[in-house]
Amino acid sequence: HLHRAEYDYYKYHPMEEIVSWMSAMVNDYPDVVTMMDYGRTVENRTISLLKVGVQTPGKKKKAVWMDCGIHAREWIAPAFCQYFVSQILQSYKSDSLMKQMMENMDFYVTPVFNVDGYVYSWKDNTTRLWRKNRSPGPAGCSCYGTDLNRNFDANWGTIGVSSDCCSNIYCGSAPMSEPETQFLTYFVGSRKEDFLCYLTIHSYGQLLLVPYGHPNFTASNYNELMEVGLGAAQAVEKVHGMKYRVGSSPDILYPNSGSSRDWAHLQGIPLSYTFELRDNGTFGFKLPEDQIQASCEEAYSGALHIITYAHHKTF
Ligand code: PAY
Ligand code: ZN
Repeated sequence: HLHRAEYDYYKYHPMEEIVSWMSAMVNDYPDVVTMMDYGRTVENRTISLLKVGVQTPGKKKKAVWMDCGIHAREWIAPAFCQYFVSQILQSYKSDSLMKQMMENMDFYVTPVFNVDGYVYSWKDNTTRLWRKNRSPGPAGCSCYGTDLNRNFDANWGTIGVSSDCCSNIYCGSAPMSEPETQFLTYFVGSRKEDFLCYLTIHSYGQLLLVPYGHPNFTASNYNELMEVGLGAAQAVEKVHGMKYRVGSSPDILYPNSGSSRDWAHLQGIPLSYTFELRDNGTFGFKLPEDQIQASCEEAYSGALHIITYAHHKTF
């Protein structure tokens, strides 16, 4: 089978290769990595995650959530999730803080959440910029796809959405109308007390977004979210000098509703963030492969800042 040393983290990979990579990680690190299938897509593909953590029998652990690829065309996001897993696995043996974090917390990482959309975006040049999932539209509409980042049960359907099923920001027929959204809601919702952070990875724009997407709501821990977020942006900048802006979507991007980040924060997960990785629009979703490494290195540093803060606060 495929071994970690043979995997090229600095290329984009089609879905089958990412699935083999997941199995390879389980094979290579059987004591710390398990793979869980937690859902099925509209087209009946499996949604899988890697749970990474040191097994500590009898001890109740906390957890960190990371998902990549809610939007199909944002290929740098799945690349980042894979890089993230490889880095924490490489460092925990020698880095005592990472070792402690892996003893106290499990990392639940979904490399590709919108599996159908991702597969479709790999089909050919005409589908490369697909964003949504692949559910057939409601009766009378011939378009496909719901925007999964508008479909969560968080002020659903109120702002920054469309009810036109042909729109890229179609929010679906109801909150959680999509199986993908339902599975994430069940999986995270049933363990919500465990999760210290919820990190959802998108591109592009070089932003770190805090709840909420709706301008009428402010997170109760907004100051903490901003302070930690600004620290993360500093950590990002230190790596390759890249600037990330930090703020709520209405303040620095555009208002919206039904995002997974807002839903997670409403569940009581305090440190919920959306990463918008490189770039600022020069290449946009088609970020060249020669920028994968630098994008991942800097975002890793930013994500670790948040995770380390969460760990330090609790343990
Ligand atoms: O507040 O979480 C939010 C919104 C985040 C993203 C969204 O769902 O609209 C922002 C966009 C994304 O990554 O999907 C940004 C990209 C560039 C887009 O498609 O507009
Ligand atoms: Zn996105």
